[in-house]
Amino acid sequence: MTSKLFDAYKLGPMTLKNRAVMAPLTRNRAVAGFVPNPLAVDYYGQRASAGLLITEASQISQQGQGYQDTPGIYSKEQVAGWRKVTDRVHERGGHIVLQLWHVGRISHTSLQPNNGAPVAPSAIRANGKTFVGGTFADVSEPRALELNEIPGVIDDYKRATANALEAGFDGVEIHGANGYLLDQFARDGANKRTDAYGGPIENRAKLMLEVSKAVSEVAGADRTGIRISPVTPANDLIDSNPQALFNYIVDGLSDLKLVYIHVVEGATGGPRDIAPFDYEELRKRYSGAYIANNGYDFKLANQVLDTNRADLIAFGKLYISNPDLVERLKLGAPLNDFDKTTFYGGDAKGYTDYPAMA
Ligand code: 8OZ
Repeated sequence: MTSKLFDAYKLGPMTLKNRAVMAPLTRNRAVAGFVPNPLAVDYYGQRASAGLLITEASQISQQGQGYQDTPGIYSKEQVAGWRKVTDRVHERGGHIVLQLWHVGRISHTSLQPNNGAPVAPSAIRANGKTFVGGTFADVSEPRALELNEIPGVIDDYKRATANALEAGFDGVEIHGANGYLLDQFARDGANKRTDAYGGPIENRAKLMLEVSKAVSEVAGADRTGIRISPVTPANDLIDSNPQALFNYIVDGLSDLKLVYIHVVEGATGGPRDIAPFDYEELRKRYSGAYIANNGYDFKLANQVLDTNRADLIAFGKLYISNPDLVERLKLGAPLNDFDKTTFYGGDAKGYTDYPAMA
């Protein structure tokens, strides 16, 4: 079947084989030291026919971790583990970027340095759970980051970016979505600060834009993307005026010449029409590529590509169960169903054992 999805696309210095992107997917299978599981080499390698792979969210520091067994990108051992992943994907002609993650208040003291409180823009606990110690637990009460701690967080992003390049990644994606640290600063449901990082939109957007600038100075703007989710209620976050906020943020990202914005349209993993929001306005304002995500199937992907509302389409759950998603869509072949019980944690089952077509 012909479709724009199968056309090559030039993304910064990379020529992607097609416009299908594997969305970042948390799988909670890291081994000791938060090193990627050796199985991740097969897992990502099996999916290398996507135009672009985005890794699961990977914490930039111990402070940035919020769930058990997620991989990091702050130690030598983690870099060595990731190197095996990027080598395999590159051997198979794929491209892969690492998603840089700081969870902010969505964490638990048991994961934090010295069992301290998670950090946040303000000391407001999210009404939500995280997965720790083999079970779901309420997130811990956070403490507000001091103004003089913010440069240290930005430094953590820079070091993590340098590590990602050392691990052989083609670039990085900043996780600015889903109610984690940068989104907590941006949206006013979690940010009640009265300093330069709180109050008006320009102040709340400041950390996301400063991190974007710092990361792009290390990786190059043409190898730096960002994920945003303007209206998702994920992780108990809301904003009083998301359109104005994200119009402003996207203007700033456009000025920084980041290579793409990756937009979760609607409620992450849920309904696309949860709240009114004009995504085409973001597309219009943005100078770089637009990756559309959330609930896309082949039909919706084609509609959006044909009407030029996106450059690339990110598929999440479909990529969990279909390593050869692109080949299957090309042939109109049936797709494997996914098994939710093996999304988070575990072994090869539901991870590397989904079959490709014969
Ligand atoms: C599912 C479970 C835990 C974390 C996100 C990184 O929503 C995540 C995540 C997803 O962005």
